[in-house]
Amino acid sequence: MKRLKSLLFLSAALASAAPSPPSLIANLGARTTMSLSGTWRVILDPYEIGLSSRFYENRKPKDKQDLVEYDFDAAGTLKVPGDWNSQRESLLFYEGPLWYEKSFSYHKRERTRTFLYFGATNYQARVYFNGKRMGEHVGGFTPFNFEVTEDVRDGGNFVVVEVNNARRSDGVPALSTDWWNYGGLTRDVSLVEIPETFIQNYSVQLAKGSTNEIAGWVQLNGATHPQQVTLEIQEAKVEQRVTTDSNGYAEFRFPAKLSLWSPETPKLYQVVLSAAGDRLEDQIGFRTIETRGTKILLNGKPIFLRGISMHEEAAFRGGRAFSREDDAILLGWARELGCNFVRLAHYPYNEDMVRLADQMGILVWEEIPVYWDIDWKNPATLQLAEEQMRDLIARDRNRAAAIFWSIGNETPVNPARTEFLKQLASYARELDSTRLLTAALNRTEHEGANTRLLNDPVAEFLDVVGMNEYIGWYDGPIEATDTMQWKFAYEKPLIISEFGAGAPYGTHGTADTRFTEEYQVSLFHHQIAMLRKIPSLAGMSPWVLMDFRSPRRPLAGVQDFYNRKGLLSDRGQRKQAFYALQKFYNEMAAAPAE
Ligand code: GCB
Repeated sequence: MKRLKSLLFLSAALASAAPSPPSLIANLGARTTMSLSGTWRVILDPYEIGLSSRFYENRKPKDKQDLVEYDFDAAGTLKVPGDWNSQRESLLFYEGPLWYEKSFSYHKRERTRTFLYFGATNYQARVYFNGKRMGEHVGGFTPFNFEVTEDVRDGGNFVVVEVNNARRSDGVPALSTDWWNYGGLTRDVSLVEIPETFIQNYSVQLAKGSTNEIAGWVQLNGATHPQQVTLEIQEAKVEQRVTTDSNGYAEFRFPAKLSLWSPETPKLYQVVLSAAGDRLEDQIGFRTIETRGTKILLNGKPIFLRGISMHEEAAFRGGRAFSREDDAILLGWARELGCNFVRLAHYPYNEDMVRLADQMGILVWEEIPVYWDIDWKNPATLQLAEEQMRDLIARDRNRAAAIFWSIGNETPVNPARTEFLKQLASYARELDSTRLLTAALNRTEHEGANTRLLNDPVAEFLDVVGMNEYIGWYDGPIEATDTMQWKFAYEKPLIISEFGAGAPYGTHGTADTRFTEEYQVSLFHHQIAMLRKIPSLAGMSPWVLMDFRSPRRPLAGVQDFYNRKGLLSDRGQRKQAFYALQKFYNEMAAAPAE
């Protein structure tokens, strides 16, 4: 933990001149919040005049002489949460700055601290509160907050946020992705009211390697001297007291008799933490996750991960998914497919998605957008990746469903990248030693026509090797699957984190005709037959649950800017391959892994 603190300190010291947000408030759902979601005024700013014109002052002309060349009140509106691309046709491809403004009235409370919390803003956000600059946040998928206790007024207030989704070569992700670059205030915005000393974050889970001992820590914010913290799990007859140090930090470890969380019985306990006048509840499941040789063990028993990869895109409505209803549709489909596992590719999803997975008993792979090629040699880029990992872990560390942190997807093999991922992996382990680390690798060596060797040096830093392969789509004909031999340089569990084929729903033809449902289903049959023969196979998450928008997919009449590898269309129509995978998963579920 000491090293962790110094790492946090170091990354704070390295941060750019703009104040970056203070540590995240965990478990927002347990807090008193005032939602700022709804209608916001917006001004499009393609030539980036907003800063020099001081949009953040939200000013009106003082008199008829006064020149003010913007007016939020007369501008258009957008809904928050929500990306701008799917709300206005003219913004579908827009990449650049857009300014948001929201006025609201507030009743200030004594002995209460107030924070402004953003679920996510893509990509860079500059935040102003009543005209004052609060700071900025970079990264499109992780939450952040600013304290506004000193700035919030009793009565009228306003927030202005400049959101810029321009892609950057030093960003995470960088310039090229196979998904839509949805910009805006894509998740909820709220004001959070919190006692002066509050529980900032905590880890409550089974001690590593144990099924009858809980171990963890709690971190208070605002504590100036030792405080008593109480942890209660009534149903398990747990009531423990610990005392923090003068930094508000305490660790605990004690025996407990618990029913374990699993996909079959996703048991969640009500956990209550209280300290210094603060009290919060969480619903926490307890399970172990580890590897032995090439097996993944959940609660000590081998498990085969029947998964599907997804994007956080809303069915039917389109655009970035953000609501419980959106999440329930997507995870409901995964459940219907027979999945016990989802890969939340390629970036952190909204918190409710993971909480819903906890309730439904669906194991989760969480990933940060270290995708394809990024600026491997740039320390600021590494820092950005680390910040995203830090905030993802800070948000989801108490979710039993979350078993994997993925440090990247399809990255090229070269020394700078391997060093980058090595550092990222060790940073993630430092933050959370209880989860399994993985990444979706895809660079293999060809040994003759039909033997592939995966010996990517990054696999050394991982617990579980993810591999994306596209035999039958990008890589040879479907029949190549029949003779393909796979070799792996590492004795670790393998997850085939992607394979797939594009087919618009309702397009038919022969099994060797691209972009037909027949081709897609044939590929699934052949892939499944090939993969079953790999002894270290511990799971799979084919590409992909639902068709999703991508600017890289222009083929008119077929793709129309959608990646069509979904098992369902974006309108929820099930393709033939959906039923093929469902059948396989039902068989696998009936024959438990050994
Ligand atoms: C991949 C990527 C994924 C793409 C997919 C495709 O390997 O990881 O993001 O969408 O292939 O459809 O090409």
